[in-house]
Amino acid sequence: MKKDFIWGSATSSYQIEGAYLEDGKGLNIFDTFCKIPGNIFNNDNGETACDHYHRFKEDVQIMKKIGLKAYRFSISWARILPNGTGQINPQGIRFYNELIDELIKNDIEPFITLYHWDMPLALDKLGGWRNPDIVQWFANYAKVVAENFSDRVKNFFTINEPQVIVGLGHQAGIHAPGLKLTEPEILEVIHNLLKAHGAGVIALRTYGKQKLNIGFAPCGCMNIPETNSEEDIDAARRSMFEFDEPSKVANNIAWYSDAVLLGHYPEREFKICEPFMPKITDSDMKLISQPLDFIGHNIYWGMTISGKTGKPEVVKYSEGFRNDPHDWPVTYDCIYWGTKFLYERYKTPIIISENGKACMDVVSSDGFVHDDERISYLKGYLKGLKKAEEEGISIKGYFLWSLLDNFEWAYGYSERFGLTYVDYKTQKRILKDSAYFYSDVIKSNGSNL
Ligand code: GCO
Repeated sequence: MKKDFIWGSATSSYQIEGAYLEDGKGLNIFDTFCKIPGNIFNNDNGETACDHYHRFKEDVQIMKKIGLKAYRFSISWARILPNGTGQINPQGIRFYNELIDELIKNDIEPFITLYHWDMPLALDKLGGWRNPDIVQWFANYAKVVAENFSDRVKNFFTINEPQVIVGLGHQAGIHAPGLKLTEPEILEVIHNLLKAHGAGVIALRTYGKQKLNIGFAPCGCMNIPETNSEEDIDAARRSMFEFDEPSKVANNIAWYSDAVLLGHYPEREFKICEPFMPKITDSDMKLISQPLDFIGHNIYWGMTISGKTGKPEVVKYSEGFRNDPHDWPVTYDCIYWGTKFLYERYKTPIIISENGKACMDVVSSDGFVHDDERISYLKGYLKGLKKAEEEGISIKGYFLWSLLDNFEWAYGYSERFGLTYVDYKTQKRILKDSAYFYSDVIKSNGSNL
């Protein structure tokens, strides 16, 4: 891999911090969503999570031991702005300052995500992403972040997985705020969210204390052609970006990324959604498509696609195909094909902002966690990353999800994605075998893959 390749790992505020009522933090939508019985597996919540708020120094030492070059974390909006706007909470600013300083002291480059799903409750009460004022609220939040942290932090993601915010949060009702909106409402939520992203980029650049690298972190299936025939490759490419019914817009990649990176919604799909669209203007699209330094992508799996019939068809996995406990298939070639299709279309450097696997991790009788399955997964996926990079696709970095086992949203603590095992009763951390494997990958800069 190139000499300056960024090997990192990622987490998010609600999933690890805990301290949900400490030091002046305001409530967010997951704090309240988790209180409603039945919303989350086992009625779990993130009130304590990995207690990272109090243990961040120990966690930075774990990063150092693994040899991470970078760490991607998100800021809890309500921790620094308890009401979403207005009064700043100095204790919240202090926490992130201490975390950033600790990272830098240990030679780990901080990457900040502004929004990883924990909307301040006060703003949700005013409509959250449904209220067009979110554009201003988000810009103001980005300004506060830039003013306080950008002297030391250069790298920013605005919004994590807009597809999941909209799809699971506003269409299926599985994540906070738990809504099941109609098509016109969904299209408006997306338009507001994309405008907020653009206004956030402008605020970061305006108030940034140095030249910043800014991107966002969308997600979606990274589809794989069944064979290397032109028709299968073309079908896989189309299946990644196209959709045929308005109800599919929430999870689509191109709807968001074309708007952000190409300055317009995809033409073919726009016709499908047009009857339900809010009023949009040229100046909206200009706001949305602020120039970015990179495009992040969270990559977990892809479907295999055949083009034999002239249109993309999903090839069924054979019986006995390996899934992870999350029920996601293990598809080694998805990083290779996905980044190739993304780079062809957007011609913007890519950072893999998340990739990883939930496994049935247990502490063995010898006291270690032998997660061979995760190692085998990583070997396969990282080989695809290396191949893509060697073929000239501009990939700047890779963030493994996740540094720690943590609160996995609707699945509660039943899914373990970490390089580090967390015993939630004692908060004891144990590095899994995969952490040592990843450490060797970083040390050899990928040449051991
Ligand atoms: C996501 C989120 C993470 C998840 C991870 C595993 O991609 O859903 O960004 O918060 O924990 O992806 O599902």
